[in-house]
Amino acid sequence: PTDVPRRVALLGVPIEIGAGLRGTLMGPAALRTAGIGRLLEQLRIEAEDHGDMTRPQRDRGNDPTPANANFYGEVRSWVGAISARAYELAQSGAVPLFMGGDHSLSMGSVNGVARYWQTQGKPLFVLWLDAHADYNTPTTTLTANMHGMSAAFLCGEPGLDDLLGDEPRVSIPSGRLDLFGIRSIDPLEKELVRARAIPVVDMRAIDEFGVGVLIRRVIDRVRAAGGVLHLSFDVDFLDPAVAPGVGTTVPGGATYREAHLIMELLHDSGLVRSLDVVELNPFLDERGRTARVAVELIGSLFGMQITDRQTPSNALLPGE
Ligand code: 5AB
Ligand code: MN
Ligand code: MN
Ligand code: MN
Repeated sequence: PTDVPRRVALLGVPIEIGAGLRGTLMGPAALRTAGIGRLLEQLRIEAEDHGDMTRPQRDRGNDPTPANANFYGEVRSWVGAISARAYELAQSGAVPLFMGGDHSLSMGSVNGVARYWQTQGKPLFVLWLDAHADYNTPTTTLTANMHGMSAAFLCGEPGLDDLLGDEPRVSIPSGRLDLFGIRSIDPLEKELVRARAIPVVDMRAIDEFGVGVLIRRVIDRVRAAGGVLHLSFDVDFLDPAVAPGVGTTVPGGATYREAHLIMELLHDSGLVRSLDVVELNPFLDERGRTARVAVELIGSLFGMQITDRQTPSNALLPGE
């Protein structure tokens, strides 16, 4: 589709304190080493690298911090700054690609792009590819790690109310978030996801129906609403055999080809206008494998094809 910008704005967000294990701060460097910029250029997409954000100073360090939210002050400084950058980059007309960093960064990136699309009168949908639901709040969490709270925060759940500082908060209506690929959810988190009626595709659904059918259903919903899509890609969505370089591996994840098919279908949809690639932990990786896989998947998202397809809708079988 011709209306997707052919310009990608890469921004490194080396945050790691949202996760329980250190090391995701090396994520942006590993994605660059694995050739993210070169691959995009090969696909004739202009890849402008905005470098890495620097760790923000804690601004209001004396504020009371909520219980059960580890490193709240630091995460808060990051998230406000990320949201402001996300707004700016979306406004520049490029497709912002946030290279994490742990998944708490999405509280800023998604908020910022959502704020931009609000000015354009377009509903923003969020596709959350993840082994986890990330739908905890300080009340439901078992770990207090904030990377497990990002989806809930974005849907307006209370408990981290001051997290964006001066940045206006946008909340994503629960029907515009799709949790896709989950296979690990905490007991109270599960109740909350059910209470809010968040659309969930768990691994069992993927086994039963296949990613092709299930992703098309997401795409059709976005298209029918005249919306655009933000992809939040947590690399632990992938099976640990494919992607060992993450701190929170869960067995039974997506295969290499399932993940590529998702990216190929998303490419053909022409709806993805921003994305996060998060939770890559190069300290735990095996010879760069996970970073390379993540970059290959981004290639498919931006149009890398096995054979050229004439029908971008991809709805037809070969020869039909
Ligand atoms: B990730 C857990 N539910 O809240 C929690 O990797 C895991 O961004 C969260 O999806 C995993 O700590 C967060 C046990
Ligand atoms: Mn995860
Ligand atoms: Mn996650
Ligand atoms: Mn993780």
